Amino acid sequence: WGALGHYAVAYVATNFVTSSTKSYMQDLLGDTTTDYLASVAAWADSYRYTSAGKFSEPFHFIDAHDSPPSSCGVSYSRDCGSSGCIVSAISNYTSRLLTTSLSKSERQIAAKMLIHFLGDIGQPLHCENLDVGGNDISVTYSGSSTNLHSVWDTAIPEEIAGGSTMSVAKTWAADLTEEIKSGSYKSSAAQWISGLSITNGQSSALTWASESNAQVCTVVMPDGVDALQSEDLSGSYTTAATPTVNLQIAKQGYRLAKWLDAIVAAL
Ligand code: DCM
Ligand code: DCM
Ligand code: DCM
Ligand code: ZN
Ligand code: ZN
Repeated sequence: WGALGHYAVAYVATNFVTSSTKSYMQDLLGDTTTDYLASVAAWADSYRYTSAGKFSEPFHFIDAHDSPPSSCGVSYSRDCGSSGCIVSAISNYTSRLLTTSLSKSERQIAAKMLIHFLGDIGQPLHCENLDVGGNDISVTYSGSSTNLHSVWDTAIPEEIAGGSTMSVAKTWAADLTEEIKSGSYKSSAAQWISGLSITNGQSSALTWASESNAQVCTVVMPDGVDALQSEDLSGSYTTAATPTVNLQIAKQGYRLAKWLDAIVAAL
């Protein structure tokens, strides 16, 4: 996701964490405002473009070598490369946040990475190899040339939320929070977090990646790549994608809250 999607995931999580998690994370992150998660949610995307942070570039995705739209699926052994992927990164940084012998600055980095990667793993094209996760699929959005990955990272979320700022994300997250507490997601929320295990981060993250990847076949390119290039994606394509984007942001925000709660409870 672009920054807006990461802020929204973080604000949804902020609305569900326990008071112990809130206190622990505010101290770790050195931020006692209500924006303590959202303010660091996009940090990993600036870090990966620095020379010191280049190693973390593959941690933002897993390249599922499947064949959408006819066949979707993620395999850890096949798809998580030797330099790591989002699934191994979630497992590693979860272990590091649980390791109290690490310095506070190392645990702060681990927290910032987790806040970011639990968001990215919900973006279907971050769990797909085809055309570099859609980066090499040229499309048109509102009359401008762009690529399919960017449409999912940024254009559709900004269209749904009505802007790109942290304030817009907070309002979007409030709507999604209400859907989780008493609306259309109420009956599914318990299932979203079933089997969640911070001691087996790889297993939980692979489940999340598989769900996300399945949307590539059903929603991102149900009629293949060529069909995406025959229309401007700002119209009926965005209308069809909107429930999936809302679901993926809400779900990963809720999972992030429970993930951080489980870590803090285990410390
Ligand atoms: N960030 C942002 N917009 C804000 C606040 C933060 O884009 N209003 C992003 C920029 C960095 C990360 O969050 O990637 C951390 O920001 P900072 O270095 O300002 O703490
Ligand atoms: N590192 C990490 N995960 C590990 C080991 C190290 O993210 N399992 C990070 C911590 C440091 C950097 O890599 O930022 C170098 O660590 P070290 O000096 O411990 O090799
Ligand atoms: N990306 C991805 N899968 C890849 C390569 C990149 O999901 N195999 C993501 C990471 C960024 C976006 O695509 O969100 C653009 O990547 P870059 O800036 O490396 O071109
Ligand atoms: Zn992306
Ligand atoms: Zn990212």
